[in-house]
Amino acid sequence: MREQDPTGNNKPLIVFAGRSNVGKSSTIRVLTGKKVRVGKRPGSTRWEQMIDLDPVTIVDIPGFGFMSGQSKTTIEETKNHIIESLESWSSRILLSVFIVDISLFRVLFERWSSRGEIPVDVEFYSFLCEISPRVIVLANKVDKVKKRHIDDELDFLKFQLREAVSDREPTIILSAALKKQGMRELKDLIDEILDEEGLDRPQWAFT
Ligand SMILES: Nc1nc2c(ncn2[C@@H]2O[C@H](COP(=O)(O)OP(=O)(O)OP(=O)(O)O)[C@@H](O)[C@H]2O)c(=O)[nH]1
Ligand SMILES: [Mg+2]
Repeated sequence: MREQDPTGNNKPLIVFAGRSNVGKSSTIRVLTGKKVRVGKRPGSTRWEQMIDLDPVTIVDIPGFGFMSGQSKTTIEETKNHIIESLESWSSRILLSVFIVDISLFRVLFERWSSRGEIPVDVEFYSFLCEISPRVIVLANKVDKVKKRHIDDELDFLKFQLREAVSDREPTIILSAALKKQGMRELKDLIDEILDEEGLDRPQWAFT
């Protein structure tokens, strides 16, 4: 059964997903100029928001993982809701933009691994690769990483994504949405994909 789309259309979807607070809404805001909610605290996007751009619809997905002020049950329900929604839309998904906080990726990865658990970022990346024909990884908040560490952090991320999904070479863009860094590269890559699909380019907030 197809999830009800509040925009009432059936356009291809570009999904923005990732843990809470990584900068999903900030990135969408820079790209589209639409005032999606950006928050200081994790969990500021509670429900997906559909942004109708023509010829595609952008979906801002609530972050999974820690949500400030929310109970474990709510967090679990949100995660299940996200997975169910993505599965129900999967035939419409053109592309997923998976955002990670590159300044935190390694620390969180090591924390989860040391507990014998699959790091949630990696688990979610694998899931997106299953349901989405293309995944672009945005390594955001690079402004929070010391310059001399950026290459190492990027290599670590690339290595772990390759380990998780060995049949896909990860496409990674370094970014700092807050400073509009990496946004042109992301937009150009999305435009290229739309061209390939024979779709028009949407009206982005910058050229
Ligand atoms: N330093 C830095 N901060 C950023 C960057 N991008 C976003 N932020 C900040 O990170 C916080 C969270 O940003 P959001 O865009 O709301 O993050 P989100 O992923 O949509 O969060 P949820 O909706 O809670 O899942 C805000 O305070 C942003 O200003 C960045 O590139 N660098
Ligand atoms: Mg958000």
